[in-house]
Amino acid sequence: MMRFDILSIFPEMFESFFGCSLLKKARDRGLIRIEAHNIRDGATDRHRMTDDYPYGGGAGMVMKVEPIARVLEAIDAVPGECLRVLLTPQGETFSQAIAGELAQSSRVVLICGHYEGVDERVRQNLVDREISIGDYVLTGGEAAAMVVVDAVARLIPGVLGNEESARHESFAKGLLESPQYTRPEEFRGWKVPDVLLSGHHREIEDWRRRESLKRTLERRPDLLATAALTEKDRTFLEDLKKEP
Ligand code: 6GU
Repeated sequence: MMRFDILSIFPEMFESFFGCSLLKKARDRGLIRIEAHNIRDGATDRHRMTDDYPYGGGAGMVMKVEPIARVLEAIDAVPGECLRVLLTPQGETFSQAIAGELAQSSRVVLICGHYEGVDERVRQNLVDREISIGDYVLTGGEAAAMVVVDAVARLIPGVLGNEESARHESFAKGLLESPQYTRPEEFRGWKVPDVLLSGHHREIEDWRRRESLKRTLERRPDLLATAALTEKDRTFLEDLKKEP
């Protein structure tokens, strides 16, 4: 059982996201546990303030260190027993490789920062790692927490219906997926490629591999540098590059 704890000033945001689909199933089956905690519960002042004006002046508010520290203590998120992650645009960019690393931990604690900023002492003393989900700006780390939990949870054995799907798929193999089709064979004159209806498994496999390579070369040539390629793959790619 892997456990995720999320610290946020908007814990309600997570109810519907984690209450649906595969993640709900995984929770119901006891494969994962997800708890959202309100940072406000760690505030001690009369107004239960979670942010305050920046020392030295300037625009925007800064998230206070104490409420975060107190919630971490209340949930026993102690170093060594869990991985504490601050979600912030300043973190390292999230990737499938990082998802794999987090999936090795039995407990991941995600702290949702807000763009205006978090007191530097949170970074310095209360977290093990800082993660961003990409080069764009969100209003807060909540959507990022959903992305991270989703990507990590699906790597846990049993969470996906089909154990194979996680491995076989695009980023796991380092290539983009080949085109997929389902019924009907023809819709408004738009046909499914004949090879997929042929029943020749070897030919289908070869076609998929070639389509996958073609698509990766067109859309994400950067991925080819690290993908596991056979000699046959390389020859095919070289021929593709020669084409007009
Ligand atoms: Cl983790 N937080 C915010 N506020 N913006 C982001 C982000 C995180 N990752 C990308 N943009």
